[in-house]
Amino acid sequence: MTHSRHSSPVIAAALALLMCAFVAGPVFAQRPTAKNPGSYHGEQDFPISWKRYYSYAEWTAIMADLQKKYAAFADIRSIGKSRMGRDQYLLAITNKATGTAESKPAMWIDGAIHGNEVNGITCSLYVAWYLLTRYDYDPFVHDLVDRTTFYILPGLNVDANDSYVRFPNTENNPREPYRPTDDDGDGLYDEDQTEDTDGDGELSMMWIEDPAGDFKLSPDRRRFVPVGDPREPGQRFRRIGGEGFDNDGDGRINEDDIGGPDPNRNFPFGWALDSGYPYPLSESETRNVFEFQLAHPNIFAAFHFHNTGRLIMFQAPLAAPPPQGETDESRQRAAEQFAQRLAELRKTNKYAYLLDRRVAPEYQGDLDVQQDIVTAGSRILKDYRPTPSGLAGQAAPAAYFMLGAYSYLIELWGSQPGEADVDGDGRVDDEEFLKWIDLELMGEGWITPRPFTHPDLGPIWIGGSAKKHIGRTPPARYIETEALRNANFVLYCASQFPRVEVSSIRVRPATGDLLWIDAVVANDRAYPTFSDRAVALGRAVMDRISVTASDNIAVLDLPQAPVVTDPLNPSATADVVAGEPREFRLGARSTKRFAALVRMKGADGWVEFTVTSKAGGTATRRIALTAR
Ligand SMILES: [Ca+2]
Ligand SMILES: [Ca+2]
Ligand SMILES: [Ca+2]
Ligand SMILES: [Ca+2]
Ligand SMILES: [Zn+2]
Repeated sequence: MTHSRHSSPVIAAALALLMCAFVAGPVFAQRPTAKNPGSYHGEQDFPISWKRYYSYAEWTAIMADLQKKYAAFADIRSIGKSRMGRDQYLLAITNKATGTAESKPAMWIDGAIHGNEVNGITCSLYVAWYLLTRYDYDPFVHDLVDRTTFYILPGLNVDANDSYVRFPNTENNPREPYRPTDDDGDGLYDEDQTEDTDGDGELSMMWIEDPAGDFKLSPDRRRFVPVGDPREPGQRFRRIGGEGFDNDGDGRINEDDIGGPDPNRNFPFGWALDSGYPYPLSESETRNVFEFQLAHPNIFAAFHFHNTGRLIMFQAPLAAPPPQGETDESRQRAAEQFAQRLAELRKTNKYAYLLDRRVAPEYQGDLDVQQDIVTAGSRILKDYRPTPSGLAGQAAPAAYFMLGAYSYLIELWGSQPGEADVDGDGRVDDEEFLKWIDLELMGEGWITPRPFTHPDLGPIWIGGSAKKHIGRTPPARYIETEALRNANFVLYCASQFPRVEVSSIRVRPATGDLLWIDAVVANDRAYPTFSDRAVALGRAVMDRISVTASDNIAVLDLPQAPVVTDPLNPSATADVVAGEPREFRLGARSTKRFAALVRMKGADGWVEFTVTSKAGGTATRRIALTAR
């Protein structure tokens, strides 16, 4: 590869000037491959601020610019349009020189299926930027982009995503796709939506003075707090609700806001009418995604970015029915054994994770893999906690149960950061939360209550709540840290996609002019070459091994049965490979032995094994044979 392709002479010159100003001595040019953690890694080849959220127009422009600058590694396409006609743009990232995107195992990444969860857009976009800018500078990324494809859809629910970023909203809205829905059954659709009543750019709460009210102002007058003792004198308030007007004059405020079904209940697996209505994949936003995924069987694993709560949710196989004859006692014993096993693991790895779930034997592999992966994830993400995901019509179970792809749902960030829990009772109360805002954000992020004259309600108060980017989406200063840690986890998973190799090959004399050629096939990664679920779905493509030889060497046709490779150890066996390619399955971090029986006809020659695996790649290894 050439390495000067992406370097920007202007930026390099600017950096050099800066360095000259502060450092006496030689100034070094950029190095194509990083030599140490202090090296340049391409960050300024495509400068971008990760300290703010981007609107639809902005983030899609970033995607287009990335694709243009790194055209050898990225394609951009629209997978379809949203209800309001916005394109759902997807980046496909891989080194095209080493094969097409569709020919490589792929990681699917999407963000913000829930419109308000826009830190998922940042995290997805960050992965794209990280891969592309580091390709020439970071051997780890270089290798990943050569071997793997990343399908990245930063914003899934584009209409609601754009609104959330650009307009005053609470942290919780808008969340759903814009299917018109008559929430109050008056025959009108979305006729009374929330509004920023006082025009301060935030959606807060409305309160009204009422001598019979249950609330009062806190001593610092920043919050409305419940009245403890009704005999206590002072001003009283009643809570009205979120900011808005009575747009249709029915006496109620905000009773028919925008938004239809929960898009993450609209996927086909485990779908239910009440939250996923009116039918599976009814929303163009979800349908476009699932149709793309169905058409791309190279998708090996999937990440879905949500907020909030710092969780690594993973799709585990379903629990098996309890074994025959299970008693309270045997259940108790199993629980104790589980706790013991986990305690044992945690002696050497404090991040070790085990799910207390019995699964059918044919799914044990998938469960083991997921536990292995999320153990690494909780180390990379630190204060994130692994937990199995739900099933009800969500994107992650559809990816696993219907496509056979390992899937993860990350609940980013959290409104209650651990350090805010000052008294350590495991929860962050309002007072602690406000203290956290004061100390960590220097007070930025709180809406102090103030009087306002409402056109329908008269004199009211508005305020006493956190601003938009506090609870569910991180304030600007934390965005990049979150995105970096999560990118690391996604890339770790991609680095654990299977990789087949012929790790050893050797000759073992048989009898006369017959020789055994033994080969060991290995996959040293955390994922097997396909999931247990892919097997059950019939979507698995078996791994194959074949043997070829030079003209003077004949590979003998033997039945495909195990043969003992060590006469002193009858359990040491290998599977015979003969004229026909042999199918097999290579597990996670495992090896498999094969043997071919060959006859040499005098002259020197060679024997070669070739392994092909849909996700694990192709490997060949040849051994030269010398005539005796
Ligand atoms: Ca209505
Ligand atoms: Ca509505
Ligand atoms: Ca407001
Ligand atoms: Ca109304
Ligand atoms: Zn969500």
